[in-house]
Amino acid sequence: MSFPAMRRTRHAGLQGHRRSLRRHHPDFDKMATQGWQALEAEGKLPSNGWRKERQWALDMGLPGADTLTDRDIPTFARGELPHFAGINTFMKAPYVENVRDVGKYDAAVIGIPFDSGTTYRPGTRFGPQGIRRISALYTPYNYELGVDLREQMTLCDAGDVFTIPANLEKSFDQISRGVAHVFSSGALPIMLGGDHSIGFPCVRGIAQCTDKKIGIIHFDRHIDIQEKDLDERMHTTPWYWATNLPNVSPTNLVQLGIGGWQVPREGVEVARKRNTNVLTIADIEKIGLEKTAEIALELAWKDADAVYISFDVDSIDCGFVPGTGWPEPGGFLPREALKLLGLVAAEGLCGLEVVEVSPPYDTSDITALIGVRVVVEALGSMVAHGKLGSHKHIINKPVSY
Ligand SMILES: [Mn+2]
Repeated sequence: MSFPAMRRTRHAGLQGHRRSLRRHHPDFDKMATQGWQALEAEGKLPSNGWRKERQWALDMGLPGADTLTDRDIPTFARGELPHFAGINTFMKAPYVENVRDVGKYDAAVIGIPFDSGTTYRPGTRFGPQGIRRISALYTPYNYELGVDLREQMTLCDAGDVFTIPANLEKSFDQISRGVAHVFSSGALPIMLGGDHSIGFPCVRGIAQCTDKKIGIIHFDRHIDIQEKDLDERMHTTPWYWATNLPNVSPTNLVQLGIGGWQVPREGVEVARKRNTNVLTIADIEKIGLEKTAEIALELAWKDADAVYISFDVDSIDCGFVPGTGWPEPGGFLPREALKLLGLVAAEGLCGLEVVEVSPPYDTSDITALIGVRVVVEALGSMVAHGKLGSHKHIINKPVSY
């Protein structure tokens, strides 16, 4: 074969391949793809909130230098832009200095910098700061959901609860008081932990403001329901105490992702005796994420009036969450956990916590990043399904301090 002939042959092959690409693939209907539908959905979103924020940034931060063509850029960074600048509240949401104003918002982020319940690695007292810092790289818009949180809801950052590092019980009382205050105001409380011991005082804070019943959906590798650990109510114990509350039944506790070699038998015994609902990663893999969500919702909401979500970042395989207190391989992939979370949040929540982000052990902020995603996925799902604010009807015993 001569060289020119070989060239002709290869050329002919390429031509044929190109021609086949021009035909529609029988399985490809562009209009039916999420990719296309998301492009269309964005066009229907308002942008009034964005325009307002940019004007506010100019008013607060002085108009920019004369050499800038974009006249929306202020001299001092205010609001979302640029993502590398500014004082980082969660997603740069307004900081509510006076917590009595928290009820003016649909949802409020509460930092709970507390790691005295840790039984292995500490560091989650820096969780709220780590999550807030990396939250700055997000926009409030989500492509697939077609939601823009800035346009469709109001969010504030209420700052941190003043915890007492040397004392679990005093810290629990502070946490319950803070959460009860925010919940009573009507704003949805979103807690950034902190180790998982905060699960009990967070749920207690909500449960004391209502005589309605609360279910819990719990993402974790660990069962976290033994009575005590190291003689105290450590981060291995929150659901023992939460399901002792009169309006929080263990039969409405759904525990997703539990398994591996770090599940204490004391906890397993309690879960068995109290008849909680445990689904392992293998169970979830077998039945699929959609079915799992249906089952979790059915169990958590059975004869209950509201549902609380507790998301331990260690429910995700430790390769994705190095910055956590008790890393364990074999958990969810991030995309599985986030999808499942979105599905179970779609019915509405009375509170959300994300726990066990430990920045001193984190790498490139990736664990803190998961923490941010947990919050925005849950909010995005509630907004998309019109369920944000659905918790308000259960507030019939509001606290006032
Ligand atoms: Mn855990």
